Amino acid sequence: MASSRMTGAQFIAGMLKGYGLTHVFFVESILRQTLIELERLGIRRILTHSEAAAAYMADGYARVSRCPGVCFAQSVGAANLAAGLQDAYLGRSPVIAITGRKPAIAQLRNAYQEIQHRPLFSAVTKYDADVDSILQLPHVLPQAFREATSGTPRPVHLEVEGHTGELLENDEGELEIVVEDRYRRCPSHRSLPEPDLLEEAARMITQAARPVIVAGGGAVISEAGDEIVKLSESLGIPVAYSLDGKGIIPEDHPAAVGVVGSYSSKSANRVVSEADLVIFVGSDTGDQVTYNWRIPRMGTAVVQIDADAAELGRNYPGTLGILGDPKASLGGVLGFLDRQDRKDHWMSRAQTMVAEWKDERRALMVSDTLPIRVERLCWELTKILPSNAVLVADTGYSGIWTGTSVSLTERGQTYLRSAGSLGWGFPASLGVKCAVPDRPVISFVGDGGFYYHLSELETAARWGIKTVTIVNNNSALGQCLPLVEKAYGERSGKPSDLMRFRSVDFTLIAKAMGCQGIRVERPDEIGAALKNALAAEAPVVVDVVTDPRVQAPAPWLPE
Ligand SMILES: Cc1ncc(C[n+]2csc(CCOP(=O)(O)OP(=O)(O)O)c2C)c(N)n1
Repeated sequence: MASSRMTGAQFIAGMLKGYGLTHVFFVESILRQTLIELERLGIRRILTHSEAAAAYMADGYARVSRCPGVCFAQSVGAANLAAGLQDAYLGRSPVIAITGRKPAIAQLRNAYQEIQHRPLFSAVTKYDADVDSILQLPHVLPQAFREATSGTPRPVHLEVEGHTGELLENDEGELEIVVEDRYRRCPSHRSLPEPDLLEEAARMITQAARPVIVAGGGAVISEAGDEIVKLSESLGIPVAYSLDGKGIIPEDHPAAVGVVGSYSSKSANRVVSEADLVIFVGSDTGDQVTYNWRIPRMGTAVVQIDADAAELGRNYPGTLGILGDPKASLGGVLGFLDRQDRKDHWMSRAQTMVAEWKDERRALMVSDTLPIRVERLCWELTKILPSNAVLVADTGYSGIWTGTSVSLTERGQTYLRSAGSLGWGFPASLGVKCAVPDRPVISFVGDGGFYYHLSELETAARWGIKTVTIVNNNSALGQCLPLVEKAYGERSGKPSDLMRFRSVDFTLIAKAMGCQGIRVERPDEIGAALKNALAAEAPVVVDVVTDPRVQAPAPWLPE
């Protein structure tokens, strides 16, 4: 395509359209001319009630589609937007954030609403560029897409001139819109490792008596599920996964042992603890998936496959590090395997551990007690979860409950979870639904998390973003309840000040905002409520009154 004369606004809008964006998320006042151009190009402009919610929606959009999600904020909203990028950074999500900035003449002289933005974004982005001239746009905007989608996907930030970006977007230049298809989606590249490393990994796996695969979010991004199942089935290797890896293998597969680490299933922690070789695939090997680097124990033999060299051996020194796309690398390992050497005895031991864990949980899952136990809610959700659903979990107990007690048994189901920011789940689910409008999208949040962005119910109603939000409503920060009481110990005082709320009926708020609401107070009502919510023609809040004293499973550690 030849270059032509256009404004900065036309260029930005044309690029976003060219890269396939369907939605952008923002708080007025930013890039007004660009937003007008975007309307002309058929891109939906989702006005949110806070910049953090805009970032979370862009993040949800990006995680489910693996295409960059885009959010905007004016200069004074930059700090709020940056706060909202923390989860995208931790969750390895390709978000492109654009903010305005007053021009150089206004900097460092007490300009209204103006602070330095670079320190805010430095901790939550992998690329942060100031764009002071329209001539920079053809360089920085494509680079933003390349950075966001390559290596470890993460947020990027562009700061454009004018507190609403107006100086840049009104400028004109001779520009050409060039779209590089490769960077529309993660992974942008599928690099292959050195063959001798693949051979070495295959030798270690063949020789190990008790190998286990631990799949992380990088395996999901790479869509390495088929190769993981093939590796597992060809030798009889159990598969554990991080929360981000949940869904990589159907959870009723005979090799699936559950989520490992701190928000975990006992079976997975037991299996990984007993393993003599751990094959980390696209895993950050951080404290959560390893329960503070105790599962597996330091000194366990490790093979680690990752698309980012910086991750190899980061937490388990002596690792055999394989730099490459997880899917392509596993394909390579499979070619070197000696399939005679099966681990059937080890696999059946792993299956026993899974069966023991399920036995332990069974009575709780079907419990009829009042107030409702969360295990029962999870069981009802498992039974009704559509085969193409996206389940979005908030942090804390919401992650533990869904991670350990909701089973994803279909390849078409997707699990996404907050990387730690309480309140992420509900707005993120709206972004998810924008990206995959034909799939059922269900978020699972506590009342404490839901309170953060209740106002986005109005956004959901305004745009007809038809999600189901399950509120595990225990009128408390349930995860904190026992911890606060423990901190008080024998001392007198009011621990409830630190973690209890009033009892609130969220269906009334939902209805006032233009959504539907279904209140559930008895266990036998849950199934029908979820069914009706999934069938509804509007966003729905299913407000489930649960027992604040019920604690999520604690992580298992070896003696
Ligand atoms: C931004 C942020 N602030 C605080 C926390 C700490 N935190 C984690 S879980 C939690 C309680 C969540 O309560 P709720 O959403 O009601 O869920 P419940 O524990 O009751 O299931 C808190 C305060 C956090 N993870 N993120």
